[in-house]
Amino acid sequence: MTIKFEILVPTLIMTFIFSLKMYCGTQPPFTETSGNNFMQITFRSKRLRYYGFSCTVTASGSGVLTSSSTAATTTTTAATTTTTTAATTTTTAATTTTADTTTTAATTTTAATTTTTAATPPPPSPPPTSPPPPPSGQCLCGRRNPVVRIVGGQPTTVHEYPWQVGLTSATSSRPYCGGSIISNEWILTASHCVDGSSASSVYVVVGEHDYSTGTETSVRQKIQALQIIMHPSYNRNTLDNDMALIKLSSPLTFPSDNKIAPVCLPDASNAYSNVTATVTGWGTLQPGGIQPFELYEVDVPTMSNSRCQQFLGSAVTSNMICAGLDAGGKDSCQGDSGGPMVTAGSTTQTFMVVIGVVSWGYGCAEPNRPGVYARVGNYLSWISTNIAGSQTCPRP
Ligand code: 4AZ
Repeated sequence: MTIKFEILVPTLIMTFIFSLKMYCGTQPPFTETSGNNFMQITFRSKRLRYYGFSCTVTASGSGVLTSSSTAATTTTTAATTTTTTAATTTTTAATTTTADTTTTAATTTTAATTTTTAATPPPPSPPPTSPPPPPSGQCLCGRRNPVVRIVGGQPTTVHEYPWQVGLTSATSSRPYCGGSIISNEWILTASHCVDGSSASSVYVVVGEHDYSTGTETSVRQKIQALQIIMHPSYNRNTLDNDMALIKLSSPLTFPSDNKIAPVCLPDASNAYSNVTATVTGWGTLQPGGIQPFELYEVDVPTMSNSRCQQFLGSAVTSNMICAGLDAGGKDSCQGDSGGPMVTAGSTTQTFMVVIGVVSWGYGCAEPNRPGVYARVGNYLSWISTNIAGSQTCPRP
């Protein structure tokens, strides 16, 4: 059996390990041969801040293969997997749950079976109603500014989600991750967005909508980070506890027009299963696809962790919460990481609480592959201890 590797969209950091060999960067296609009908390939891509990689693996051989010299082709784009079944050969690819993307493709002559579970998503909640104005000189959390992808979503209106921030470098206006304002000095984001970064190299953009223009908002600010606190139990291999706090080098002032405002924290006792949640971000509209200039939103139903584990297995820990349609089509994607998943905070729905931080997934918007979010409700005391002394805003 011969395996041919073809790198279609190599990114800045990519490593192939094959037969104890390393394959790095942009190189022409190459082949590897095994003496039997089994070959396992593991490839890793540092996906943080980059779009990952696209790799085509073509298996060919003789003997067990009857009709074609090409038995199966697996194309993997960053965290996306495609499973192809040929007459006598099955190629499977599965992406692990690490901060880096690790994909294992095994080619054998055994057929594979895929089991899917059907379920009905909850009915969507109506959007929060128009919020009351805050008492003069005070601030309130979680008030979405009403209007009369992220995959499968739509652009937001300007300042609709006033807690949304983007993380950028000093020299770029393009957000590589998202985050949420939770007090006048602190941003909630994902640990994997800041892992390995010094605070001085991270910039937080608030009041942003379309990062290609400076004309649609007058309140945009780009603020250097002063301190990064990654959760002490963050595991970069499993993405357990994928939660971090960024302290701003200059505190925010929350304007009375609510164009910059914190999101509310969730209730500790609420699992937020089977609610309609909204995810926002400047992430790609397809895996490996283009990143929009405008902030996007998408509504996805949450589910219980046991149901999510039926789809994604034990990689889903109690510190995570999953959301997505069984049929796929709506999801967060690359670049949305660290950003908020919010839901209505009460039945009166005049404020929103951040129940998840965009963390990981098997690709984006694939059927039976919900997106996985760090479960904010599990970190309320860690958050309040660390942000103590800053200005928080009460619920309306
Ligand atoms: C990412 O690579 C990523 N579908 C974020 C979210 C999801 C997948 C990938 C969830 O940043």
